Amino acid sequence: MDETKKTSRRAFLRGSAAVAAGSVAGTAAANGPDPLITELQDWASYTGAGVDETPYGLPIRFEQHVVRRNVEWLTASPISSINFTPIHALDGTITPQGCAFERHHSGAIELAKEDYRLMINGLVDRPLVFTYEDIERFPRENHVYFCECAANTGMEWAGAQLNGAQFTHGMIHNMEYTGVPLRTLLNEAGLGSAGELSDKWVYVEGADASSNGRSIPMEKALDDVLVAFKANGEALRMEHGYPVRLVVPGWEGNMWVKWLRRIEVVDRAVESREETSKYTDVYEDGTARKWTWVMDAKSVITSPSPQMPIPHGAGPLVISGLAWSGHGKITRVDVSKDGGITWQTARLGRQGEAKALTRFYLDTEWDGVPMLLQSRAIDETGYVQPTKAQLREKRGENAVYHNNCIQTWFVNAEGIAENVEVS
Ligand SMILES: Nc1nc2c(c(=O)[nH]1)N[C@H]1C(S)=C(S)[C@@H](COP(=O)(O)O)O[C@H]1N2
Ligand SMILES: [Mo]
Repeated sequence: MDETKKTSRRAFLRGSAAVAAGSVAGTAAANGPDPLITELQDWASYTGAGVDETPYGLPIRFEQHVVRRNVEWLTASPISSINFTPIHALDGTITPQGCAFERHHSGAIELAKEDYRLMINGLVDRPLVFTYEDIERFPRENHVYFCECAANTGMEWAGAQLNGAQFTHGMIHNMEYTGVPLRTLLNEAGLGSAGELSDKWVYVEGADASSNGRSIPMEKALDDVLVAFKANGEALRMEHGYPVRLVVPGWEGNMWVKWLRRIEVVDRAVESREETSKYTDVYEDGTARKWTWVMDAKSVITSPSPQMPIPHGAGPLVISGLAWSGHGKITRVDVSKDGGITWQTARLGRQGEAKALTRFYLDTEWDGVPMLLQSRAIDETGYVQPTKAQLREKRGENAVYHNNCIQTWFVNAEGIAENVEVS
């Protein structure tokens, strides 16, 4: 036996010993000669696709299942509907535009840059109309923010319902936006004649048939709101409001007006449909909870989860998920394997911006015993993500929006996960 063979045999033995001890090293090598390594493969016997085969690249066909999906029975028509980001299959924090959830009240519209106009009117010194080119001439900024529909997890109030993180928590996306601060455009129109600003509002609306109008307090409008025209470096997709949308960091998705056409400075909230009959919650006594703008701290384990079973049995297991807070940064995420009795602190991925998604990991050993997996986010204000029971105690059973309760996945001995309720 020559020297190289001896070393490779020693390496092989080390590999199998490691497998027995529960390490992941050498899983494939331990099974003997592997034709994928020893045989000449197809893909090495011919030349591959030339450049320009797909001028705008798409995911390889093996990843075709990683797409937005809707739940048909939720809405009467896809024109006024929602689909869900495949958060179970993504990692890191940035959502590719092509699989970022869509929510339309009257369908996505095709609006060309040449036809785009943005009006600022109302209590301003000089009403203005901007073209798309005008907006590109103001100093711009880049920020990563999550956008979460207030209805995210809304179907889970009464009990565990949808079987997958994509469906329970997928009304969210997280992108890097390029845009002009709304403050800059308001100052261009002049706020001098508006007088005292603390009690003023801006009413923002879209160019689509629904117009999706919302009132935003002036304090927020002058803070971190962006008039955005790029996401993840490229033009917004039609479904996300091309050519210009509003980005309202940390606040409910409904306020992120797409195809933004008008900003009116007003001295009182407009009380539009989207902030009265919709996006409010009725308590048991008939009173309504309204102006619930901020998305409170929330988290979910994306893997393992119902669409992401554990494929490998006992041994090293990466538990991974997402956490976010409309109040700022995520400071800690805890993970429980026993339905909230004991908790372990997860490792946070690269800390991004406030009001953006944070990735967390628990690098653990699975003993093959069933688990009740939960995650619990804590943000920089000290707020702790509540249990479903705590949330119901405050809001009752009628609620639809702003369900940020702790989610539970039951993982059986085969590694199959299921949506269950532990409240
Ligand atoms: N003009 C307009 N803006 C809109 C909507 C709409 O239907 N029309 N839907 C709102 C809702 S309810 C949400 S949750 C977000 C969703 O943004 P997205 O489709 O880019 O995910 O857009 C908001 N902005
Ligand atoms: Mo929404």
